[in-house]
Order: sequence, then C-alpha cells, then structure tokens
Amino acid sequence: QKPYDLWLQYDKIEDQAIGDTYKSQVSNIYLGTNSPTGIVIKEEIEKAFKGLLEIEPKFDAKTPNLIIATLDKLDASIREELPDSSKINDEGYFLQYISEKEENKLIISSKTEKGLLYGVFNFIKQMQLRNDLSKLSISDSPKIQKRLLNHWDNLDRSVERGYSGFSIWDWYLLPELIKQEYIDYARANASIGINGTVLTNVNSNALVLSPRYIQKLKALAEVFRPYGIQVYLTARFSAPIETGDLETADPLNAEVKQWWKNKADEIYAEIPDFGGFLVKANSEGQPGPNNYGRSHVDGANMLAEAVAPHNGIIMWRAFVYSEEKPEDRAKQAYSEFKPFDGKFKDNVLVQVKNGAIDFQPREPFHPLFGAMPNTPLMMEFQITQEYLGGMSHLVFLPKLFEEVLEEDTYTQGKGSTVAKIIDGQLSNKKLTGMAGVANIGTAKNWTGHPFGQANWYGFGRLAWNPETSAKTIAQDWLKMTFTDKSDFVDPMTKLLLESREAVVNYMTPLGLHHIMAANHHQGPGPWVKDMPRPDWTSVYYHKAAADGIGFDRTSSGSNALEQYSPEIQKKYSDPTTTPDKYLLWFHHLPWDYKMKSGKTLCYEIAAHYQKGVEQVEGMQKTWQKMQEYVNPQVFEKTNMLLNIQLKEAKKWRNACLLYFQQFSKMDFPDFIPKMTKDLNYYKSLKLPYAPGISPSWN
Ligand code: BDP
Repeated sequence: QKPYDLWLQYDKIEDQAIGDTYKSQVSNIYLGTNSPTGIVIKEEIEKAFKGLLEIEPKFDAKTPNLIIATLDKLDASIREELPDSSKINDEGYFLQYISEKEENKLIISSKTEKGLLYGVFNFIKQMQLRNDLSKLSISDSPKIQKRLLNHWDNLDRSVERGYSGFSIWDWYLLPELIKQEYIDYARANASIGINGTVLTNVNSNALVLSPRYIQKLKALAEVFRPYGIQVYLTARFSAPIETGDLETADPLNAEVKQWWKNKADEIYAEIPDFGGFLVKANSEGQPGPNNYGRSHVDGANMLAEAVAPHNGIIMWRAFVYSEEKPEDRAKQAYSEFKPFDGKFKDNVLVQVKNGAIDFQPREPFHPLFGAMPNTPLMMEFQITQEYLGGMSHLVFLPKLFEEVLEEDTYTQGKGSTVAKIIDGQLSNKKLTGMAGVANIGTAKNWTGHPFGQANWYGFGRLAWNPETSAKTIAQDWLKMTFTDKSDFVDPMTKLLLESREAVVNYMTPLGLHHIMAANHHQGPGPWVKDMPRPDWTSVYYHKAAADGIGFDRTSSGSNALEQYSPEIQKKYSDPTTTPDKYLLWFHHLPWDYKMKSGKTLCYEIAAHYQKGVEQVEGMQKTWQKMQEYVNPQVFEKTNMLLNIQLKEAKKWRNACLLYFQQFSKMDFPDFIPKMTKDLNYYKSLKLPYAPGISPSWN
C-alpha cells in the first residue's frame, strides 16, 4: 500500500483463481476513443492491469471481450443488449456483462466520454473489491450535477483551516510547471465522480482574476479537462475597485456590471469550460452588495448575468451573520435568505453549510434546506476537520454527512429528506450541487492523517449519490485502500462508523456546540468569552450558569425552532421528545433535569465525555490488531495519532467537566477518573502556533 496512491491501490490480486478469471474475462480490449479522455482511460486500464493482474492489457483485439465505447460507437447487436439509454444521464454509464452463444463480453458504455471514464473507474473498482465480473449489470448516474471540492487555499499557498501542508497549487511556477500532483489529483477526483474544483479561498483575493493568473488557471484547466473536472474561482466582490479599475463595486452600477462581464469574457476566452464563481459576500468582513445597500440577490444576479452567456454558474454562500444583529446566529442565514426564495437567476445556486452555526461535530440540519423550494440549494460540507480535531483525530465524516442528508425536513410531507432536496428530486430543481471544503495539501499522503483520505473519498461518493450509506463507503474505502480481508474490514468498518460519535461525545455531547478554543478551534475552550463578537465566544452557545446549561431555541428563547417545519417544531419544543443528541442545542435545562435514562443531565454530560474517551481507547485496541494488514508506516503513524487523540479526548473531558462543575456544583460520578489538574491549568494551555489560520484573518 502506497499512501500517495489513495484508494487507487492496484496491488496484485493474491487469489490466483480470481486473478486468472479476470484475465480471461478481459483479455482483449476494444477502446472506442483516442481523445484526451480516451488516453486517460487507456492509461488507467494499463495501470490497473499491470498492478492487479500483472499483465499488459491488449488493445488491438479483433474479437474483444472488454468493450469500452460510447453508445453511438457500439455495434447495433451490442447496443441491443444494454438497457434503454434513458436509464442514464449524460454523466452516467452502463457496466454490463453479456453472454451469448459462448461469447462473453463486458461492456462499458455511456452517452459521453466523461460517463465512460466513470464507468471504467467503476470497472477497476470491481476488481479491487474482487467482485464477480460476470454478474455485472450496473446502470449508474450521478444524482447531483455539480460535485465540487472547495479549496480554502490562498495564493501564498497557506491553506485556511488546512492541516495537511501547503496548498498543492504552486501558483508561482504555473503555468510553466505542471506538477505530477495535479494529474494525480484529477485522477483521484475523477475516480469518485468529482467534476469541479474551486481553487481559491472563499476569503478571496482579487489578484487571481488578473490576466497573469488567468494563464495559470488555464494551465490547470487543461490538466483537469480530460478527467471531466472544471475549474472555478472565488470572486472577491470588491475586485473592480481593488484592481484599480473602478471606484465602486455596487452591483447595480452599469460600469460594475460591465466590468464583470468583461472579466467573464476574458476568462472564458482562455478557458471555455470555466465553471463559474463561488462568492462569500458580506460575511465575516468580506465585501458584498450590502456595502452599497443592495441585497444578496442583486449581487448574485449581477454576477450570474456575467457568466450566463458562457453557461457558467454562481455559487452564492448563505454563510452570513451580521455583527449588528442581536438575533441568534443560528437564525440569521434563514432570516436573510428565505425572503429571496425564487428571486435568483437560473444559474445561481445558494450554497448552504450543513448546519446553521459552523461545521460542528454535530448540528441539526440547516433550516434553509426546508425553506427555499424555488431556489437551487447546494450543500456545503467541510471535509477538513476545522472543529473535529484538525490534523490528529481519526473521524470518519461520511457518518456525519449521512446523518444530515437523511434528516427529514417534512417540507413536502414525511420523507422530504435533505438528500432529496439537494439532489432536486423534491421540487424538480434544474441545478443541483454539493461542495466539500477540501482536506488536501502537500502532505505526501495528501491529507496528513492517513484516515483523512476516507473523508475525501466519502465526500465524492455522497456527492455522486447522497443516499449512499456510510457503511458501504467505509467498506469500499477500506478494501480499496488496504485489503479485502474480513478480519480487517469488519472491525475497521465498525471503528470508522463509531469514530464520529466518539468525537461528539468527548467534545460536544448532547447538543453542545462551539465550545472550542478561540480562532484556531483546536482543543476545548468552554471558558472563551471576550471576543470581538459575542457569537464567536463559547459562553454565547452553552450558556452554562447556576440555573443550568444549553441554548433555549424554543419559543421561550430565540425561537430558532420556528424556522423548521411544524412536525419538527412540535417534537423539539419539548425536551422530553427532543432527541438527546440535540437536547442542549434547543433547550436550556437545569443541571438536575431528569434525562430519559433516569439520570440527571449533569450525570449524563459526564457519562458522554467519559464514553468518548473510552471509544478512543476502543479504537486503539482495534487498531492494534491491524498491524499485519497495513503498511508499517501507516500503522505506526496512526498509532501515534490515536495516542494524541486519546490525550486530547481526555483533555476535552477534564476541561469541560471542571468548567461546568463551577456552575453545577455537583460531584463527578465515580467513573470519572480523579482529576490531577484544576481548571486553571486547562485554561492556561495556549497554543502559540496552530495550523490552519490563514493570513487572510489578519
Ligand atoms: C469558518 C471558518 C473560517 C471560514 C468561514 C467560512 O472558521 O475560516 O472562512 O467559516 O466558511 O468555519 O467562510
């Protein structure tokens, strides 16, 4: 196993019988294209065959048994063997084994070459998973159109919230230097169906829109194109001013409109398939239309008009919360955006974070998902672990993503899941998308933590089909990355699936949120209070005091609950019917509140923190048994990281319990080990330097 190769490990298939069967089933290949994508396909097959089967594939066959061609290039007799073409969309494919008159053939076909590439990656995956090729009968298409990574990468190569080295984009040496990483990045993304990448930080820099950078961007676009990946940029709203061209960035100003039109024309002249812009406006100090008394719709639509003639899109982020507003931060995006439902141009997607606060270990789904039936909403997940242990915690995020996607908004009756809203099923939306804030950097294994790769992989799978189960993703990733031996895959699947609950338990159990240390968000900080804004503090969110703990978001409090459908309101307005996992998100309750378990709230908080620590210990035990299945370096590295994770889990437990005890005045239950340090000790732990903070912050 080579960590750099991610889940595309093509080690020799050890089981000779399986290998021999594959060899005979796909001994002669017909590849119906020699376009740039065709070349990529050919190279991938060569890699896979040389690795998995230790043979050179034969492409010159007169009587092929592996046919790889778009539907229009298939013989009518073969075409007839496949399902109706309406069964797949433009990016979909058929993977069909046919046997007739002693002649067996595996067909990979599609409407477009992009679909063909996805089909080929799935075919290779079938061999990686040791599946029986003769049983293949797959018609598959992505359910979401825009499947994008968002890189929070700055032009100086620092990465905001990045924990795996520097940005892989070497802007300085582009366009001349094309690094092998760019190609391998594209290949990895194509293998999981990602079809776009936003290369720059949402806290953006107008420089990237200058002619010199457009040339650099063009070079990357050319590398990515054969892999079906479009490039996108973040657009700094004040760019017309910062370039020195104009004195205003008012979206209703004719010159401003023209400036963006010209800029779009300039980019598209070089990159005809440029994807469009992602915009963070009037959020955390970024410029935007509000600076000119204009609305988010004015801003988004102005940019949308500029890219529309070129089929570009605008992804306008809904991550807004204003300094001036006293309103609960959890309510603000909804208040701001809901009135605009249906007012955005057709090529605008509103990009919404999975929860209303900010990528917490657990948040209820963002209320906007149930509130804008006439606006395409794009999901924004965070793959990088800003609030989930940065570079050192093993957390399998597809479990978090799955939980959000499965949540029921009830907007069109029971079963109106977030997944169905995102993929457009519910209101037949024409434009659909999912974005993941990337965890990729210059680390030799791309993601720093060896298990960070699983989160990149899992994001891709869910963007392709948001109803894929986290369990399937875990199993596939483990088998493709390490080995298919069940003594490894079964316990490790369990470990991955539990890892997310572990982090919730030792950081923010029972609906607690945003109690991390300030700014860098690494480690506990329930005591954080004096910040430039109250909603950047921890005390704002946990509200721990003598009378209890939790944020009352019912009608007696901020009433954020009113932003959800009546079914959810009814259930969550009463603490006894609120799921424990969201209890303190919606309720402020006394320390001796009696929980469903019969124990007090204070006891349950302690029990959850303790459980989180024990879960990490359990992960360590499982990992100890896996040595024989993994690369020694990965084994050791993961071991050491788990040790760090355990230490930090204990720190979280101790710091939070000691902090809350000041108010609860209750003794810790017996299962909490005796504390050897006091609260002041934990408060005094400062990180003079923590990764992931970008200069754009200063
Ligand atoms: C927060 C991050 C900050 C991002 C911001 C965003 O702390 O670095 O710029 O979100 O998403 O989570 O815009």
